[in-house]
Amino acid sequence: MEFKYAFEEIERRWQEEWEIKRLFRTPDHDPRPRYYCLEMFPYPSGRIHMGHVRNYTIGDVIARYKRMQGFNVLHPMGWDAFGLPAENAAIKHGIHPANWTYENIDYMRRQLKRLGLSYDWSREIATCDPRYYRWEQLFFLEMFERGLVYRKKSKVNWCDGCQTVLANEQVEDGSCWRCGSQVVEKELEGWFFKITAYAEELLKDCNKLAGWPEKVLTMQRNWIGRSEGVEIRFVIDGLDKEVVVFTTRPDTIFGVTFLSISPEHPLALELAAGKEGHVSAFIERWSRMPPKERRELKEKDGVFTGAFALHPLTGERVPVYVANFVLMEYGTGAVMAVPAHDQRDFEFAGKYGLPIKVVIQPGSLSLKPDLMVEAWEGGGRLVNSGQFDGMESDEAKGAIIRHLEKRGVGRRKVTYRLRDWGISRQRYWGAPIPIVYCERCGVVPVPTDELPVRLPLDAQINPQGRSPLAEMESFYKTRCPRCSGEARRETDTMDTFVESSWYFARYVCPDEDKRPLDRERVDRWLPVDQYIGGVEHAILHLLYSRFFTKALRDLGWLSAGEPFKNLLTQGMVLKEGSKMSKSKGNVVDPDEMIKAYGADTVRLFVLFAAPPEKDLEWSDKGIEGSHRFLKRLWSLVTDNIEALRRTKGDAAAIRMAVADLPQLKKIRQKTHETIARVTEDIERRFHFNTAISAVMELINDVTAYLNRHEADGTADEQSWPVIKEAVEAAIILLSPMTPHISDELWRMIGHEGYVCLESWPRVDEAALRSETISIVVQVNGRLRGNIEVHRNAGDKAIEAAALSDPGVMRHIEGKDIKKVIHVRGRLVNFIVG
Ligand code: OV8
Ligand code: ZN
Repeated sequence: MEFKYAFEEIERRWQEEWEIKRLFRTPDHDPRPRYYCLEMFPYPSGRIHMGHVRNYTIGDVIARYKRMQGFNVLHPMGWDAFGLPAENAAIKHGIHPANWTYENIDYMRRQLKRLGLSYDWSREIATCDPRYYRWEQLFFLEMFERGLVYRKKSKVNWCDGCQTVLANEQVEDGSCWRCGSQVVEKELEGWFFKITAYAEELLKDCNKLAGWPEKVLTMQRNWIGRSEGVEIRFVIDGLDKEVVVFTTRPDTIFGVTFLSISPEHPLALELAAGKEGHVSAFIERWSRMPPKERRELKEKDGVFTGAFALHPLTGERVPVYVANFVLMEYGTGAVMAVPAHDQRDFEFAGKYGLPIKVVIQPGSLSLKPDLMVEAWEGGGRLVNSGQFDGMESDEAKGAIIRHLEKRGVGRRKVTYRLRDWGISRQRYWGAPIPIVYCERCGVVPVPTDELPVRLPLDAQINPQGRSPLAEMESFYKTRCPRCSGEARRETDTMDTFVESSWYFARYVCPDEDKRPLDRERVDRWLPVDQYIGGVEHAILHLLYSRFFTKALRDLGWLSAGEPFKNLLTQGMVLKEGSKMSKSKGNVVDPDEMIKAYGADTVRLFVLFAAPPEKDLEWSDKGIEGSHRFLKRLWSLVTDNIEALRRTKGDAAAIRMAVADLPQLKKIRQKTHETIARVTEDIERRFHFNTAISAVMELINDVTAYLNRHEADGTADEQSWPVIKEAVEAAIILLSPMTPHISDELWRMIGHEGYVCLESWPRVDEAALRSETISIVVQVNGRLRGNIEVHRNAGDKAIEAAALSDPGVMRHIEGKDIKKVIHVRGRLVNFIVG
């Protein structure tokens, strides 16, 4: 009988059957241990790309593997459905964002199903559904009540392309992370989540995330940017004013020779005594600079205010400068300048001829201000520092802080680089912020029993990109919930990163319609055991989700302190070394590949081509190779289908066969080595590529055995139990990666169930042990041969075998053996003279 590998038909049939039989539904009540496997949910942008295929295949292998390991696996999928692309498409193609989004979801769901991903589709969520975002509005209000949400005017990053505000995290090199337009600064009133209230815990808990890549933790720690230091008050000479500076280097305080304040500092103009013209001209010039230029200052620039501050410890008068490199957002907007020990201050002092005073001596050399070409920013011993002379920097830091505090001129202070999360977006396609503005009552939260504040679907999309909500009377005109007077709804919507900050919890109980989360179920499933996604979310999404989890915990909605126990960040899928993109014309379409080779081949290729955390180079040869391998596996089974079907692979038959035939023993050893290797490769680092190579080797060995023995007629009945064990192991081990062909072959050789529900195979340790061991043979300590001996051979037998090795013989001939050094099981060394 001829069997063709008809992947298209096979894959469709199995996908239907899995769905009908509801194989991947996750019961809430189940005695098995739980495992929550989650991949970052996609934006429904239109079609899936190879990055998705890779992400979701990796997740699927883990989910299927854990199921076979005996876990009750939760593996859900949904849609990150709000956001700009829907609006942009609406403007471009005149289609409503809702229709565009739901059409894309339908299309992409079909694509994902065609990949054979084992999701529990009954838990699917779309974040643009009011049944989802109403709970987000509830969280917003509860956080508002707790002071975790507040409103303020602030300078925002404004993207003209997208006509909206961007969070700091969404600005990349001064450009919009999404559309690439130059970001400008704008003053706007908006809503903020007080993520800084959790700065300390977010930082501290990084240490608990042992299952996260170190590089992601480093990025998070740097983003939070904790620094410990002190705020010091400098009184302005002759004025009833003071400038507060923040420094992390109090040990250098005696080296202060001037102060630098930001052009935005509230005192900048006030301090200007007789120099108002210069100072205001400088500030003018500075404020006209685009923010991008300000961040990448080429030249440190400043202007003397004419004012002097009094050094809090020495009483010395030091000049106050307005300097372009001091930012108001960090610290206090003022710094004590120590040119000898801070490079920026050093450069500034050089430019304006300000004095340099060395107060730290690094030990090995003696710094002299006149000879310095750069600042010494390291530690050392204090000099010119009064009572602190001779102390080490680290010790001096604490001592000087205590001294400043005692004198009432300083305060120990921890600062963070992290800013609060601005979430207001002047956009239509997002979750409405549940707030009403009343002339009489001011800012009034929408009562929770009036939620959701629905996003009206009859909005006219504005071609300029401005939010239509602000012009839609039927939406914004309302009554004040407090005084019933006329009021106006908030017309901004929330940043879409709000939706992705808690979706992993909603999957656990998507059916809840009276409350956002069912604490019992959420506590049973969270934290997610394995989260998988792109490294581009290393800071923003992952930090927001961690913050939300902690905030929801404090609101009493769940117990977990962290959302994701283990994190796997996958690399990019590249073509000819660069990112696939329409503009470069190097996009490989997953649908086309599935059509040409089948989903199993595509899955196998993306798993085989690189370990998950590395970039993956697309290769037409590679996918051909993966396909050929599956065809080889297919032929191996179908060519021998009669023998495989009739063979009962019982343990006794296997034992008998391997006892009689050493070549079969080798096959059996290979089978169990393969099981061990695949298990370890998946378990330890998710290195599917090496796992697949191991199975390929096994298939090669079996094929070679059959070819050899069929040719000489010795592939008899006795071999089949061992061959069948090998073939079955290959099918089972491959099944998380290539599920369709595996279920098909499994059925074909006579099994009734589903291989995807089989137990993961166990290693027979006895089969691993080899009968022979190899021994290194040396003459006078130099390697002269390698021998194979039986593992139970005695010392004398081993030495005799060693002496008869031709390479060894040549070096011993005609000489006396003075001594034999024998390291059991490893080495024999003949000392000759
Ligand atoms: C290529 N909805 C958000 C999102 O990123 C996730 C949310 C949790 C904030 C693809 C591209 C092209 C991953 C991505 C993510 C997932 C969903 C890789 C993307 C990079 N890439 N690699 N190769 N050949 N949605 O639809 O954009 O990081 O993990 O799948 O991606 S998304
Ligand atoms: Zn009112």
